[in-house]
Amino acid sequence: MTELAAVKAALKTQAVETPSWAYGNSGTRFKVFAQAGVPRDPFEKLDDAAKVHEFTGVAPTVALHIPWDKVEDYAALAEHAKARGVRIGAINSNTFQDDDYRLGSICHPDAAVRKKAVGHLLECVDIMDATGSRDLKLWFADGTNYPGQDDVRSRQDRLAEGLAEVYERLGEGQRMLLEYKLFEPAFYTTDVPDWGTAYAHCLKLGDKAQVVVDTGHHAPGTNIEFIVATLLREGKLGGFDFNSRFYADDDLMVGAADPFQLFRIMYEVVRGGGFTSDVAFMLDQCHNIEAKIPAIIRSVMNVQEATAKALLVDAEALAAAQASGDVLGANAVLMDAYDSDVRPLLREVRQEMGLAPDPMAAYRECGWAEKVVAERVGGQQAGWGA
Ligand code: AOS
Ligand code: ZN
Ligand code: ZN
Repeated sequence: MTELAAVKAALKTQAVETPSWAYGNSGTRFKVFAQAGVPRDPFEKLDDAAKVHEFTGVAPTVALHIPWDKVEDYAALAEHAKARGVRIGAINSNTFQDDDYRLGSICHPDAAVRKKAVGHLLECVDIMDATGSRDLKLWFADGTNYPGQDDVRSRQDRLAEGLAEVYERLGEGQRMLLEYKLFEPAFYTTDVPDWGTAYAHCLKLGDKAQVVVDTGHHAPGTNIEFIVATLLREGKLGGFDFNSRFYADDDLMVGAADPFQLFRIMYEVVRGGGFTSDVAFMLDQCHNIEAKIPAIIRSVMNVQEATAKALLVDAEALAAAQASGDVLGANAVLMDAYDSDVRPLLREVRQEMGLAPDPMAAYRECGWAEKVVAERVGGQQAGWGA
């Protein structure tokens, strides 16, 4: 295989998971702007996600958020996905929207609340059994707002205990992905604030516990690709929640704020063998003011473009420049790949996959947007706290 053929082959195997909540209405604490034609239930979210996959060819799975996507029959939901040509991906737990969780969920000082939170996580694993999902994605809003509010060490003990109980319940081939976030909604301490804390818990739990890197969950200026390289090296990178941030957890389209950062991350993924391993490439975004399906198609394309550039890095030339201490040469090799226009290559890849070369135009022309606006009245809100 020529090198270009290998790059194309790799791009055809790419899989970006889209989140069910990105198809629903969302907003900020100030306002949720309702859009016409948004899904009214989880089945319709899957219908929309299927359109994203139909036109990009690389978005075969859809993440659910429980209870936002609560249905009577999860096996039927999985069947519905299958009939539309997609599958259900990660199950995201939600231990942040009940009144009981004012002081936390699995780190809460009251054992009764911790029991309720763990119960919800176990229910999520039951749902995984019904949908055939591999991953349970855990993000905890737990933390404190004021120094002295609760005992930081005891909260870590409670966290470890709750996670262990859920870990034990995981079946063969199932994983627990632990997501960290610097702050928000807690403003003083967060119980899983950084990759180090997530890593320490996952290490103790075992092989089925892995860390999730949400690109919007770091302090400004954090070198995320270094974290990616480190986690991959330790065999502990479970996946990504991709999105863009200008300020905090903005949940804007991935690759919109800083495409160079996305390229650097994808380069470390490729370099560390993460592209061909079990790393889950998920989007965690909200489209508050822009049209949702086109925004998700654009996001998938942004990930594809960054990946194509990362795959185009001349590894041999880079290694030679690095070994000889050629600082500028090494940097130039990386920048050459980043500066390439990979759009013609991706158009070719899509055509070889039997797809239209321009997914945005193909979606625009297919009439789906007009159809759902006419048929769906009273679309669902994505949920709070995305
Ligand atoms: C929250 O900030 C996290 O990014 C989680 O992944 C969360 O479950 C998701 O964004 C939906 O709220
Ligand atoms: Zn996230
Ligand atoms: Zn987030």
